[in-house]
Amino acid sequence: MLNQEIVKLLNEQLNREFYSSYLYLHIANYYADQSLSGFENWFYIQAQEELDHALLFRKYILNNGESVISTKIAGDFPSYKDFREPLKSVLDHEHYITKSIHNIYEQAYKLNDFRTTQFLDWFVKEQGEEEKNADDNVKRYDLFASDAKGLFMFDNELSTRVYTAPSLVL
Ligand code: OFO
Repeated sequence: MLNQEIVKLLNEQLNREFYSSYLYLHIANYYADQSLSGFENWFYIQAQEELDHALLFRKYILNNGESVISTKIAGDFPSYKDFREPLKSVLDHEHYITKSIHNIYEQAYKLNDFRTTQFLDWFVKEQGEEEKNADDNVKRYDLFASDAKGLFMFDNELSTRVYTAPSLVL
C-alpha cells in the first residue's frame, strides 16, 4: 500500500504527462500549419511518448491498488512568434517535468517507499535524455536553420525520427 501523499503526487504527475502529450501535439500542429513536416513528425512522436508516460503512471497507481483521479488537464497552449520558440519552450518544460519527477522521488525516498523510487528510476533517466534532445534541437536550430536551405535540411533530419515504445513494462 502506498502512502496517500505519494498517490496524490503520482496522480498529479499523470496529469502533467497528459498535458505534456497535448502540448507536444499542439506544437506538432503548429509546425504542420507551417508545412514543416519533419518538425511536425518529431513533435508528434514526442506526443506519443508522453502519452505512454501518462499510461505508465496510470498502470503503476492501479497495480498498487490505488485509484486514478481524473482531472482537467492543466496547462496553457501558447501561440508562437517564430519556429524557434516552441523548441526553447519545450526545453524549459522538460526542466520543469524533471523537477517534478525528482520531487516525487525525494518524497518517496524519505518514506522508504523503494517500490516507487524504483519505478521512477526509469523516468529520471528518460528526463535526462529528453532534456538533452530538447537542448540539441535548440542548438542545432541556431547553428543550421538560419537560412531557408538550412531549415529545409534540419526539417529533413527531424523527419527521420521513428516512434519506439517505452522500454519500461509494468
Ligand atoms: Fe514524460 O517525459 Fe518528458 O516530459
